[in-house]
This record gives sequence, structure tokens and C-alpha cells, in this order.
Amino acid sequence: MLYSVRMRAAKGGDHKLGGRHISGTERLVMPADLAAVFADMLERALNHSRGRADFIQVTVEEIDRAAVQTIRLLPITTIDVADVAAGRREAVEILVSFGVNRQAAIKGIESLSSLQDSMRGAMIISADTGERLDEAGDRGVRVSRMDAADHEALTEELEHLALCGAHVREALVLATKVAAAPGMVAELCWSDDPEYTTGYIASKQGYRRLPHLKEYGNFVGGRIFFVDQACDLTVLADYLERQPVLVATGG
Ligand code: WAQ
Ligand code: MG
Repeated sequence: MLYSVRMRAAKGGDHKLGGRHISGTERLVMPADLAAVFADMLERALNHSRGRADFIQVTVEEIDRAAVQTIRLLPITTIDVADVAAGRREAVEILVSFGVNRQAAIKGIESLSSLQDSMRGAMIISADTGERLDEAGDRGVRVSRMDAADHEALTEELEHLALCGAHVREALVLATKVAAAPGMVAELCWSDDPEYTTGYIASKQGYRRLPHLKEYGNFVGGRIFFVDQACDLTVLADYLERQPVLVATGG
């Protein structure tokens, strides 16, 4: 049996009543690991660099094992850039190489950098025009029901690349699921944690890390999913929110 465990935490009350997003996580876990995962999620919500949550919601749902799709981890590269300006210029080039229209890529980066505060989910934007396509507003579309197939194997694989920590592990799992979505062209992300400046661009072709996509100390992060203008948004949202995915490493 497998459970989907999802946590969302806010400050100033429930997100739905105007609370400020602090943190969120998604896991797919075996019954024996439920208690430990719960404890870990609480710890995270109560000791976060974005502030101490005063609203925490954890949802637990049984998952149909037969519905789980296993997807191979994206190949990872890190591209060294001197500063945020260079990082964002490079981000445009990578997005274009992944099939996003140049103006749409520039518009996407502007949409992220002009947010007043972080959203809980992602914006879905046309890879052709840069226009926002989803109607999720300030909430955004939240990707859910994914995890690493084997946490130890993933940690080991990342250690070989001199990468460690939860940010990169979780971002890779999410990006691998997102890259396989129907109609997905590319994803752009930088963290909402003020101390974390590394962001990435991902597509089926790979996960490209840029060490400076945001200034140190900035609390505003987010995600943009660039999709085919013609894609079916209902099918896409259903995959992102509901399809259980395990991300596998190695051979
Ligand atoms: N679904 C959709 N959007 C999400 C989700 C989700 N499950 N989780 C987070 N977001 C959005 C939301 O707007 C957050 O404000 C924003 O993304 C950033 O989330 O070194 O830490 O969890 O290779 O702060 C990337 C680089 C780190 C890792 C990303 O994101 C590396 C990070 P955070
Ligand atoms: Mg965060």
C-alpha cells in the first residue's frame, strides 16, 4: 500500500483565508514511514526560513499502486553564472533551446520576478505567447503525488555530483514529473526560501541548474510551466495534480 501525504503551511491563517505561504511538500510513502514523514513535515513548517507557520494542514490519501507511473530521473547539469543578471540571460537561452519562444521566455521571467509574494503553486504560461493560461490565480497549480522511488539511491546519485540537501532532491522529483506532462515544453523555477538562490530550467532534455537566478535574501520564488498553446489544460492539470509518479535513478 502507498499513501500520498501532502503538507501545506501558512502564516496568518489558512492560505484560503489570506495566509502567507510558508512551505509545502508532497510525498508517496509506505505505511511504515507515515509517522516519520509526518514528524519531518511538522518540523519543517515550524522551523522555516520564510517564517514560523501558524496554519499547517497535512492530507493523507491511499493511492492505487497499479496507477503509479515510474519515470527516469532527468539528467542534471550545473551552469556557472557570475550573478543574477547573467543567470537570467542564460535562462532565456536555455528556455529557447527547449522550444520556448524568446519573447514568451522573457515574459515568463518577468512574471516571476514581478510577483509581490510567492504563490503556493505554479503559473501555466503559453510557450508561444507568454500569456498565462491557467485560472488558478494567486494560488497557482500545485503538482502533487510524486516522490523518489528510492531515497537512498537518489541521495547517492546526487552525492556523486557533489549535490546535497532537500532543495535539489525535491526539485528534481517535481521537475522529472512535470517534464513528462502532456503538452509540457519547459519549466522555470527559483526558490522562495530567502537563502536559496539556485534555480533551474527543465524539460525532457534535462535539468539545468543556474546558481544565481535570484538575489540572496529575496523571499519571492515561483514556478512557470511553459506549455503548448494548443494543449488540453484539463488533461494537463489532472496529470500534474493527480497522477502518482515515482522517480527512479540509475540503471
Ligand atoms: N507544485 C507547483 N508549484 C510549486 C510546488 C508544487 N508542488 N512546490 C513549490 N511550488 C512553487 C511555489 O510557487 C513556490 O513558491 C516555488 O515553486 C518555489 O518552491 O539546487 O526550493 O520549494 O537544483 O521554494 C530549485 C533549485 C529549488 C534546486 C526550488 O522551490 C537545485 C525550491 P520551493
Ligand atoms: Mg520554499
